[in-house]
Amino acid sequence: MRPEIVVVGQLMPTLMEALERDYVIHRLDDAAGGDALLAKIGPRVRGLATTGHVGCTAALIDALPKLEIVSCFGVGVDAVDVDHARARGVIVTNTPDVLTDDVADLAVGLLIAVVRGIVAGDRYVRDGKWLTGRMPLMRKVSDGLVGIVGLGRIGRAIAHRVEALGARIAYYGRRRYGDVDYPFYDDLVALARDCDFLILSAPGGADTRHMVNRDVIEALGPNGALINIGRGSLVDEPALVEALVSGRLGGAGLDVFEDEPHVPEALFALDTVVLQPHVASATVQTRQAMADLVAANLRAHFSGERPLTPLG
Ligand code: 8YV
Repeated sequence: MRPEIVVVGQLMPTLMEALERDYVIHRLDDAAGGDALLAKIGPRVRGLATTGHVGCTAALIDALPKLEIVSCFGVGVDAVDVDHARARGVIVTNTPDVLTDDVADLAVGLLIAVVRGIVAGDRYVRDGKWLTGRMPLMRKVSDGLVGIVGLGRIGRAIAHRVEALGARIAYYGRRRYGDVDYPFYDDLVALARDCDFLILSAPGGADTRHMVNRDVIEALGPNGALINIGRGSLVDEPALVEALVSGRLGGAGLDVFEDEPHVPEALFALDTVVLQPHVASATVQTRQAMADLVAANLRAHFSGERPLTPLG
């Protein structure tokens, strides 16, 4: 008999097709666990597939007493109540590695776009302003100091790319790594003060919420730029918007926001800001690889094997 699983949120059609071949699927609209359907099917469900955005609450886990595995589409699992899953003995898997290159590419793309004014330059041409004069000079990327917040897989991939640009690197994170030579800061304000550009590649969640606060933003300053491809929750967004609008922060490249898909409209008018709709991993190849990994983790588990990418 095919195991019964719950699917929360919108998964890619190719992933749904793969799951439909192997499981009896029950679709839930949200991860809150209040759905009437749950009372009926809850006791039979052994697996759950969700997205990093929608996640899975403690209430939903509790509504599924036979739940064995949560397979999350995305590397960030801040929307999954991982502690509760662990306490219940439920395995949580995510999709690391397969998205690392794409996310790092977008981080560096945003860095250069913001600091060199690429999007502003495009608008300058399209608006016919070039006919009336030159665009203001921008700042140099490749002799800057790039601060990386979170030197995990993605942070390291960003660092490799930044090294290729010729810029210097320093990092802040939970710990110093013995296998890299980049200067380590245990004080984020100090790193923001010393660096020219700050790239956020840390995970979301309660531990990192608003780690980029007003002090960090002020320390980065009017010539500095903030790039965020991690989570919107890392940044005190109202403080960021205020600093960008007033020019106390030079610029920002943002792929993630506190209340997606809602983006503070005050940013729309700013040429110093480049905005993206949370697309760092959004290439055909990577999204398919993520989908394959979500399915492979479930398949391994239900074949009695260890999933490929369980959380540690
Ligand atoms: C996904 C992401 O867009 O992997 C992550 O943590 O933020 C993105 O790759 C998202 O998780 C999909 O729900």
